[in-house]
Amino acid sequence: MKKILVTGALGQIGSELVVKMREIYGAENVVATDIRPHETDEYQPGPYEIVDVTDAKGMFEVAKKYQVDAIIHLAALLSATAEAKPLLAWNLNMGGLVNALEVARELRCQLFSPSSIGAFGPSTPKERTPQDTIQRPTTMYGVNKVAGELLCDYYYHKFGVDTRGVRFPGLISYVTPPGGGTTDYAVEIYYEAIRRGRYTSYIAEGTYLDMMYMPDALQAVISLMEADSSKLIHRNAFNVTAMSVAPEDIAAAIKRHIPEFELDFDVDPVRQEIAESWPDSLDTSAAKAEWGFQATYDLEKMTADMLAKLRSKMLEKVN
Ligand code: VAH
Repeated sequence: MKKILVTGALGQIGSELVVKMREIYGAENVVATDIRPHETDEYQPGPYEIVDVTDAKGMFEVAKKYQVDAIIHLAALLSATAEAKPLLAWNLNMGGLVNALEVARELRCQLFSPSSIGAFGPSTPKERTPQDTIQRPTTMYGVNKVAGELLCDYYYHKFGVDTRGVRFPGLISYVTPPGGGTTDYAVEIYYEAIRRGRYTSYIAEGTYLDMMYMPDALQAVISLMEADSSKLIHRNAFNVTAMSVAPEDIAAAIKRHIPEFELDFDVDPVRQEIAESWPDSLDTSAAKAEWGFQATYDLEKMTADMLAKLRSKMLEKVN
Protein backbone atom coordinates (compact mmCIF):
# COMPACT_ATOMS: atom_id res chain seq x y z
CA MET A 1 0.00 0.00 0.00
CA LYS A 2 1.27 3.45 -0.86
CA LYS A 3 -1.75 5.74 -1.25
CA ILE A 4 -4.77 4.72 0.79
CA LEU A 5 -8.40 5.83 0.89
CA VAL A 6 -10.30 5.10 4.12
CA THR A 7 -14.11 5.20 4.16
CA GLY A 8 -15.86 5.62 7.52
CA ALA A 9 -12.77 7.48 8.76
CA LEU A 10 -14.68 9.14 11.64
CA GLY A 11 -15.88 5.83 13.07
CA GLN A 12 -14.52 3.67 15.91
CA ILE A 13 -11.91 1.88 13.76
CA GLY A 14 -11.38 4.54 11.08
CA SER A 15 -10.54 7.38 13.47
CA GLU A 16 -7.59 5.42 14.88
CA LEU A 17 -6.56 3.61 11.70
CA VAL A 18 -6.09 6.93 9.87
CA VAL A 19 -3.71 8.15 12.60
CA LYS A 20 -1.69 4.92 12.58
CA MET A 21 -1.55 4.69 8.78
CA ARG A 22 -0.45 8.34 8.48
CA GLU A 23 2.42 7.59 10.88
CA ILE A 24 3.48 4.67 8.67
CA TYR A 25 2.71 5.84 5.10
CA GLY A 26 2.84 9.63 5.51
CA ALA A 27 -0.07 11.99 6.22
CA GLU A 28 -0.49 13.02 2.60
CA ASN A 29 -0.81 9.35 1.53
CA VAL A 30 -3.85 8.52 3.62
CA VAL A 31 -7.11 10.08 2.39
CA ALA A 32 -9.66 10.10 5.20
CA THR A 33 -13.29 10.16 4.05
CA ASP A 34 -16.65 10.06 5.73
CA ILE A 35 -20.21 11.14 5.02
CA ARG A 36 -20.02 14.29 7.16
CA PRO A 37 -17.49 17.08 7.72
CA HIS A 38 -15.03 16.33 10.55
CA GLU A 39 -15.10 18.30 13.83
CA THR A 40 -11.89 20.10 14.78
CA ASP A 41 -10.95 17.58 17.49
CA GLU A 42 -11.58 14.72 15.06
CA TYR A 43 -9.21 16.14 12.46
CA GLN A 44 -5.80 14.65 11.87
CA PRO A 45 -3.50 16.58 9.47
CA GLY A 46 -3.86 15.12 5.97
CA PRO A 47 -6.40 15.00 3.12
CA TYR A 48 -10.06 14.76 4.14
CA GLU A 49 -12.97 14.37 1.70
CA ILE A 50 -16.72 13.96 2.10
CA VAL A 51 -17.67 10.58 0.59
CA ASP A 52 -21.09 8.97 0.79
CA VAL A 53 -20.31 5.31 0.02
CA THR A 54 -23.72 4.87 -1.60
CA ASP A 55 -22.60 7.43 -4.24
CA ALA A 56 -20.45 5.34 -6.61
CA LYS A 57 -19.45 8.31 -8.79
CA GLY A 58 -18.39 10.42 -5.82
CA MET A 59 -16.26 7.61 -4.39
CA PHE A 60 -14.66 6.94 -7.78
CA GLU A 61 -13.82 10.63 -8.31
CA VAL A 62 -12.06 10.95 -4.92
CA ALA A 63 -10.14 7.68 -5.41
CA LYS A 64 -9.07 8.82 -8.91
CA LYS A 65 -8.17 12.35 -7.75
CA TYR A 66 -5.68 10.96 -5.20
CA GLN A 67 -4.65 7.98 -7.37
CA VAL A 68 -5.03 5.58 -4.44
CA ASP A 69 -3.78 1.99 -4.66
CA ALA A 70 -5.70 0.66 -1.65
CA ILE A 71 -9.18 1.20 -0.21
CA ILE A 72 -9.96 0.43 3.44
CA HIS A 73 -13.74 0.25 3.39
CA LEU A 74 -15.07 0.72 6.92
CA ALA A 75 -18.31 2.66 6.41
CA ALA A 76 -21.20 0.47 7.56
CA LEU A 77 -24.04 0.13 10.04
CA LEU A 78 -23.31 -2.20 12.98
CA SER A 79 -25.44 -5.10 14.19
CA ALA A 80 -27.98 -3.51 16.54
CA THR A 81 -28.71 -0.56 14.22
CA ALA A 82 -28.89 -2.94 11.25
CA GLU A 83 -31.45 -5.06 13.10
CA ALA A 84 -33.56 -1.97 13.80
CA LYS A 85 -33.28 -0.67 10.21
CA PRO A 86 -32.71 -3.78 8.04
CA LEU A 87 -33.41 -2.24 4.63
CA LEU A 88 -31.23 0.80 5.34
CA ALA A 89 -28.52 -1.61 6.49
CA TRP A 90 -28.81 -3.69 3.30
CA ASN A 91 -28.64 -0.59 1.07
CA LEU A 92 -25.73 1.01 2.93
CA ASN A 93 -23.71 -2.08 3.85
CA MET A 94 -24.12 -3.89 0.52
CA GLY A 95 -24.49 -0.85 -1.76
CA GLY A 96 -21.42 0.75 -0.21
CA LEU A 97 -19.39 -2.45 -0.56
CA VAL A 98 -20.35 -3.01 -4.20
CA ASN A 99 -19.36 0.60 -4.97
CA ALA A 100 -16.01 0.16 -3.20
CA LEU A 101 -15.40 -3.11 -5.11
CA GLU A 102 -16.25 -1.46 -8.43
CA VAL A 103 -13.89 1.46 -7.71
CA ALA A 104 -11.17 -1.03 -6.73
CA ARG A 105 -11.78 -3.00 -9.94
CA GLU A 106 -11.70 0.06 -12.23
CA LEU A 107 -8.66 1.68 -10.56
CA ARG A 108 -6.90 -1.61 -9.82
CA CYS A 109 -6.72 -1.03 -6.05
CA GLN A 110 -6.42 -3.47 -3.18
CA LEU A 111 -9.54 -3.57 -1.03
CA PHE A 112 -9.92 -4.30 2.69
CA SER A 113 -13.43 -4.73 4.05
CA PRO A 114 -14.14 -6.09 7.56
CA SER A 115 -16.39 -9.01 8.23
CA SER A 116 -17.35 -9.94 11.78
CA ILE A 117 -18.09 -12.75 14.18
CA GLY A 118 -21.61 -11.67 13.24
CA ALA A 119 -21.09 -13.63 10.00
CA PHE A 120 -21.79 -16.79 12.02
CA GLY A 121 -25.15 -17.98 13.36
CA PRO A 122 -26.75 -20.34 15.91
CA SER A 123 -25.85 -23.46 13.86
CA THR A 124 -22.13 -22.55 13.77
CA PRO A 125 -19.88 -24.48 16.25
CA LYS A 126 -19.63 -22.05 19.19
CA GLU A 127 -16.29 -23.06 20.71
CA ARG A 128 -13.08 -22.50 18.71
CA THR A 129 -15.20 -21.67 15.67
CA PRO A 130 -13.27 -22.96 12.61
CA GLN A 131 -12.10 -20.69 9.77
CA ASP A 132 -14.21 -22.74 7.33
CA THR A 133 -17.58 -23.68 8.79
CA ILE A 134 -21.33 -23.19 8.43
CA GLN A 135 -22.44 -19.55 8.20
CA ARG A 136 -26.21 -19.13 8.65
CA PRO A 137 -26.50 -15.83 10.56
CA THR A 138 -29.95 -14.78 11.77
CA THR A 139 -29.35 -11.00 11.67
CA MET A 140 -29.36 -8.53 8.78
CA TYR A 141 -25.82 -7.53 9.82
CA GLY A 142 -24.74 -11.17 9.58
CA VAL A 143 -26.42 -11.57 6.18
CA ASN A 144 -24.53 -8.44 5.05
CA LYS A 145 -21.23 -9.85 6.35
CA VAL A 146 -21.61 -13.29 4.74
CA ALA A 147 -22.74 -11.74 1.45
CA GLY A 148 -19.83 -9.30 1.71
CA GLU A 149 -17.32 -12.12 2.21
CA LEU A 150 -18.69 -13.98 -0.83
CA LEU A 151 -18.77 -10.80 -2.95
CA CYS A 152 -15.16 -9.94 -2.08
CA ASP A 153 -14.03 -13.49 -2.97
CA TYR A 154 -16.01 -13.21 -6.23
CA TYR A 155 -14.25 -9.96 -7.19
CA TYR A 156 -10.91 -11.65 -6.49
CA HIS A 157 -11.62 -14.74 -8.59
CA LYS A 158 -13.61 -13.03 -11.37
CA PHE A 159 -11.77 -9.69 -11.77
CA GLY A 160 -8.46 -10.22 -9.96
CA VAL A 161 -9.21 -7.51 -7.35
CA ASP A 162 -6.87 -8.05 -4.38
CA THR A 163 -9.61 -8.25 -1.72
CA ARG A 164 -8.79 -9.11 1.89
CA GLY A 165 -10.73 -9.04 5.16
CA VAL A 166 -10.93 -10.17 8.76
CA ARG A 167 -13.87 -11.27 10.89
CA PHE A 168 -13.55 -8.73 13.70
CA PRO A 169 -14.71 -9.61 17.20
CA GLY A 170 -16.03 -6.87 19.47
CA LEU A 171 -13.49 -4.04 19.44
CA ILE A 172 -12.62 -2.11 22.58
CA SER A 173 -11.12 1.38 22.35
CA TYR A 174 -10.95 4.72 24.16
CA VAL A 175 -10.72 7.22 21.26
CA THR A 176 -14.05 7.06 19.39
CA PRO A 177 -16.92 5.15 21.00
CA PRO A 178 -18.69 2.59 18.75
CA GLY A 179 -22.28 3.20 17.78
CA GLY A 180 -25.07 0.71 17.29
CA GLY A 181 -23.13 -2.45 18.01
CA THR A 182 -24.05 -5.41 20.19
CA THR A 183 -20.59 -5.45 21.80
CA ASP A 184 -20.67 -1.73 22.67
CA TYR A 185 -21.22 -2.76 26.32
CA ALA A 186 -17.57 -3.82 26.49
CA VAL A 187 -16.55 -0.21 25.80
CA GLU A 188 -19.25 1.50 27.87
CA ILE A 189 -18.32 -0.51 30.98
CA TYR A 190 -14.88 1.15 31.12
CA TYR A 191 -16.26 4.68 30.70
CA GLU A 192 -18.90 4.06 33.39
CA ALA A 193 -16.39 2.43 35.74
CA ILE A 194 -14.52 5.75 35.83
CA ARG A 195 -17.56 8.05 35.69
CA ARG A 196 -19.85 6.28 38.19
CA GLY A 197 -18.03 3.26 39.60
CA ARG A 198 -20.84 1.03 38.34
CA TYR A 199 -22.30 -0.30 35.10
CA THR A 200 -25.59 -1.95 34.14
CA SER A 201 -24.93 -4.44 31.34
CA TYR A 202 -27.53 -5.03 28.63
CA ILE A 203 -25.81 -8.33 27.83
CA ALA A 204 -26.52 -11.13 30.32
CA GLU A 205 -24.07 -12.68 32.77
CA GLY A 206 -22.36 -15.73 31.27
CA THR A 207 -22.63 -14.50 27.64
CA TYR A 208 -19.22 -15.18 26.12
CA LEU A 209 -18.11 -13.18 23.05
CA ASP A 210 -14.80 -12.68 21.29
CA MET A 211 -13.19 -9.32 21.89
CA MET A 212 -9.99 -7.49 20.88
CA TYR A 213 -8.28 -4.25 21.89
CA MET A 214 -8.11 -1.64 19.11
CA PRO A 215 -4.27 -1.59 18.78
CA ASP A 216 -4.40 -5.29 17.84
CA ALA A 217 -7.23 -4.65 15.37
CA LEU A 218 -5.29 -1.86 13.63
CA GLN A 219 -2.17 -4.03 13.40
CA ALA A 220 -4.26 -6.87 11.94
CA VAL A 221 -5.53 -4.64 9.11
CA ILE A 222 -2.04 -3.42 8.21
CA SER A 223 -0.36 -6.84 8.54
CA LEU A 224 -3.00 -8.48 6.36
CA MET A 225 -2.85 -5.77 3.69
CA GLU A 226 0.96 -5.96 3.57
CA ALA A 227 1.03 -9.77 3.59
CA ASP A 228 2.47 -11.72 0.66
CA SER A 229 -0.52 -12.40 -1.61
CA SER A 230 0.92 -15.78 -2.67
CA LYS A 231 0.76 -16.99 0.93
CA LEU A 232 -2.98 -16.31 1.33
CA ILE A 233 -5.15 -19.40 1.05
CA HIS A 234 -8.15 -17.61 2.56
CA ARG A 235 -8.98 -13.96 1.88
CA ASN A 236 -12.47 -13.02 2.95
CA ALA A 237 -12.44 -13.23 5.76
CA PHE A 238 -9.95 -14.38 8.41
CA ASN A 239 -11.03 -15.23 11.98
CA VAL A 240 -9.19 -12.91 14.39
CA THR A 241 -9.64 -12.46 18.14
CA ALA A 242 -7.70 -11.84 21.36
CA MET A 243 -9.98 -13.06 24.11
CA SER A 244 -13.35 -14.65 24.86
CA VAL A 245 -15.04 -12.84 27.77
CA ALA A 246 -18.38 -12.38 29.48
CA PRO A 247 -19.43 -9.10 31.18
CA GLU A 248 -18.47 -10.42 34.62
CA ASP A 249 -14.94 -11.19 33.42
CA ILE A 250 -14.44 -7.55 32.34
CA ALA A 251 -15.95 -6.39 35.64
CA ALA A 252 -13.52 -8.60 37.63
CA ALA A 253 -10.56 -7.15 35.68
CA ILE A 254 -11.82 -3.59 36.36
CA LYS A 255 -12.29 -4.39 40.09
CA ARG A 256 -8.58 -5.19 40.30
CA HIS A 257 -8.06 -1.45 39.58
CA ILE A 258 -11.30 -0.02 41.05
CA PRO A 259 -12.23 -2.36 43.95
CA GLU A 260 -15.56 -0.62 44.60
CA PHE A 261 -16.73 -1.12 41.00
CA GLU A 262 -20.17 -2.77 40.76
CA LEU A 263 -21.79 -4.56 37.81
CA ASP A 264 -25.46 -5.35 37.49
CA PHE A 265 -27.69 -6.46 34.61
CA ASP A 266 -30.72 -5.15 32.73
CA VAL A 267 -30.76 -7.38 29.66
CA ASP A 268 -31.83 -5.95 26.29
CA PRO A 269 -33.60 -8.91 24.64
CA VAL A 270 -32.79 -7.74 21.10
CA ARG A 271 -29.04 -7.40 21.61
CA GLN A 272 -28.97 -10.48 23.86
CA GLU A 273 -30.54 -12.55 21.08
CA ILE A 274 -27.95 -11.23 18.60
CA ALA A 275 -25.10 -12.02 21.02
CA GLU A 276 -26.39 -15.54 21.68
CA SER A 277 -26.42 -16.25 17.93
CA TRP A 278 -22.68 -15.54 17.70
CA PRO A 279 -19.75 -17.85 18.61
CA ASP A 280 -18.17 -17.90 22.07
CA SER A 281 -14.59 -18.20 20.79
CA LEU A 282 -12.89 -18.28 17.37
CA ASP A 283 -10.06 -20.43 16.04
CA THR A 284 -7.48 -18.04 14.53
CA SER A 285 -5.01 -20.64 13.20
CA ALA A 286 -5.52 -19.67 9.53
CA ALA A 287 -4.68 -16.00 10.17
CA LYS A 288 -1.63 -17.04 12.22
CA ALA A 289 -0.39 -19.44 9.53
CA GLU A 290 -1.07 -17.30 6.44
CA TRP A 291 -0.04 -13.80 7.58
CA GLY A 292 1.32 -14.06 11.13
CA PHE A 293 -1.65 -12.67 13.06
CA GLN A 294 -0.86 -12.31 16.76
CA ALA A 295 -2.87 -10.35 19.33
CA THR A 296 -0.73 -8.69 22.03
CA TYR A 297 -3.37 -7.47 24.53
CA ASP A 298 -5.14 -9.88 26.87
CA LEU A 299 -7.94 -8.81 29.21
CA GLU A 300 -5.61 -7.68 32.02
CA LYS A 301 -3.26 -5.66 29.79
CA MET A 302 -6.20 -4.11 27.89
CA THR A 303 -8.02 -3.16 31.12
CA ALA A 304 -4.96 -1.45 32.58
CA ASP A 305 -4.41 0.54 29.38
CA MET A 306 -8.09 1.41 28.85
CA LEU A 307 -8.52 2.77 32.39
CA ALA A 308 -5.27 4.76 32.26
CA LYS A 309 -6.04 6.28 28.83
CA LEU A 310 -9.68 7.06 29.72
CA ARG A 311 -8.67 8.72 32.99
CA SER A 312 -6.26 11.07 31.19
CA LYS A 313 -8.79 11.68 28.39
CA MET A 314 -11.49 12.64 30.92
CA LEU A 315 -9.00 14.76 32.90
CA GLU A 316 -8.13 16.68 29.69
CA LYS A 317 -11.85 17.38 29.13
CA VAL A 318 -12.14 18.83 32.66
CA ASN A 319 -9.05 21.07 32.42
C1 VAH B 1 -21.19 -5.03 16.54
N1 VAH B 1 -19.01 -4.15 17.17
O1 VAH B 1 -21.39 -5.19 17.74
C2 VAH B 1 -19.74 -4.82 16.09
C3 VAH B 1 -19.06 -6.13 15.79
C4 VAH B 1 -18.61 -8.45 16.56
C5 VAH B 1 -19.37 -7.20 16.78
O2 VAH B 1 -19.29 -6.57 14.50
O3 VAH B 1 -22.07 -5.03 15.69
